[in-house]
Amino acid sequence: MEKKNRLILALDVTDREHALRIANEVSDYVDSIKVGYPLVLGEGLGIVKELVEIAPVIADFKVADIPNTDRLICEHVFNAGAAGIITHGFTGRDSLDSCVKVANDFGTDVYVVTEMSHPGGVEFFRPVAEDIAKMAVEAGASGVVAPATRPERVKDIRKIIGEELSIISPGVGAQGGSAADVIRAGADWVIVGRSIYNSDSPAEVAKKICDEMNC
Ligand code: O7E
Repeated sequence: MEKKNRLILALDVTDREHALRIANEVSDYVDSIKVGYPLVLGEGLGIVKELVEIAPVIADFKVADIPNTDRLICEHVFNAGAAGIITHGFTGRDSLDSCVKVANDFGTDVYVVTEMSHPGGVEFFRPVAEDIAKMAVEAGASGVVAPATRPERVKDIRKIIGEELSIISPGVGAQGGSAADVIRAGADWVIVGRSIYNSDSPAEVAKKICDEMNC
């Protein structure tokens, strides 16, 4: 993903018109649009084909299955035009390898969740987040997902992954995290949803977040 604005839009609206309107309004300020279950279950995978005309799409299906099922999911998503996919890591190295292999065949990216941003994200993830980050490096993933709500954890995870992998970081705005703080802690991109798509002026909010990050 080209680093221009450091902002990824989390497009968790559930209908096509709304999704396309928001995506078009903020397209100057985002490097990518993250699409997940809410929108794809609402409108089908075809929405990805429409959104890639506006900005590169990261498919957030937090893939977490056996290697063969993961492969099938990744193939569908990349055939629809997504430039990247988000996977879990707790399913183990063979499952992650399967996703990375498909991504390499398509020339696309895999981002692995390390520790989640919500309060419950510490319950099970905290003890394994570093190991998952190490595995992401060893498996040749493009990057990891780490919480903007805990910039100190982003710092910890950056130390583990080094400079080659990217950190994409959700939890800014509605979940209480600060874009500037998490970029300072070592994130490459912030992922922002509700603060932008629930706003009366999505483009203004997106621009303000970019300005906060000095991009
Ligand atoms: O809180 P919002 O509305 O700004 O949206 C945040 C988005 O990031 C939303 O799509 C949510 O599903 C996602 N997310 C988290 O909020 N926390 C996490 O730990 C992980 C994700 C996520 O998307 O993982 C992959 C990037």
